[in-house]
Amino acid sequence: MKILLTGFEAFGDVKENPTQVIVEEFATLSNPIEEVDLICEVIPVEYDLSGQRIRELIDKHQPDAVVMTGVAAGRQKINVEFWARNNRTATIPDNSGVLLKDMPINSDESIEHFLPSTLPVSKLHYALKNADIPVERSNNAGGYICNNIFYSAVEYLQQCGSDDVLAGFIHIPTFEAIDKDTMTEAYNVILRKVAESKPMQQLEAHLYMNPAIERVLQTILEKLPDNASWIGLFTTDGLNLGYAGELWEIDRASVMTAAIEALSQRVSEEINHSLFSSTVVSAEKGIYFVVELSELYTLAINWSNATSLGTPYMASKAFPQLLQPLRDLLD
Ligand code: PCA
Repeated sequence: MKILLTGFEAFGDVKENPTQVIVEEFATLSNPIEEVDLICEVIPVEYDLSGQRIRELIDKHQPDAVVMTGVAAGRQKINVEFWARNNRTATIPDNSGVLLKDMPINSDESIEHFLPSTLPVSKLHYALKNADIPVERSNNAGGYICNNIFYSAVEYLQQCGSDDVLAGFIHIPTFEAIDKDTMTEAYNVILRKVAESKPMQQLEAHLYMNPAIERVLQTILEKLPDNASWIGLFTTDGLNLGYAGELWEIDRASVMTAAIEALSQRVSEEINHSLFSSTVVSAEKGIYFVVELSELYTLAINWSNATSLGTPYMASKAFPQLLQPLRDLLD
């Protein structure tokens, strides 16, 4: 597998960019990651030039994955960025003196404002967490050069029809927040995880705006008993990744939108459709019907009359139907 790894030059108050330090160090190693042809590049901190450089590098190297990194000095943890935005807005100029406020990267209004990372973002998050490296998910890559290169790369790969090339962005803090050795280990973890990922299995990002997923969710919602109050997607350790609907009140449109969002952002190839298992969980605010989609993800549905004894029965009747569309999709 060929991975293009990028960092950035110094800019503004950042006199030494830790991403440049690490990327240059990786460049001196021969075969730092097993079975990976690693191409290391440091990118100028300029709006137009950064977009141009990443497109040129993709064309030249034809990588299987593009892992872009930059520093976010104000953050204390590694931030796995989930989305790029079509926006340029910053308080400081780029290294060529260009200062922008609320400008698009691509001024075509019909295009997507948000583009998802196509890296296995949830896996990266968990891999770093399991390695005891401070990490969090982020939905905001900022409006400066990092977001700019991230959006440019994902958009360019889409335009080229290279859906099987993974691309995404990771912000790192300074070496004061995470020391250099730990940060180097973090890069190792990230690169190994990316290398393990087979492009065609990267459902995660492609679920976004995926008509098949929309159909599945539509079916699920049609089959939901009328009084389902909300649907949510959780990690198995209880982290709420996305939900829709309010207790006692259901708004199907928002359920739909949020469920798509939750699924599109979080459900990855880790869903193992042969391993669905479900259970009824009694909790403070009702009784939830909970389905384990995989080791990492749990889908929960709460019924508005959840406290009534009929609920578990109703849920158990409904669930095989609800799951079938998901299974069909994944088969
Ligand atoms: N961080 C900046 C640009 C270059 C970098 O390393 C950013 O977060 O946009």
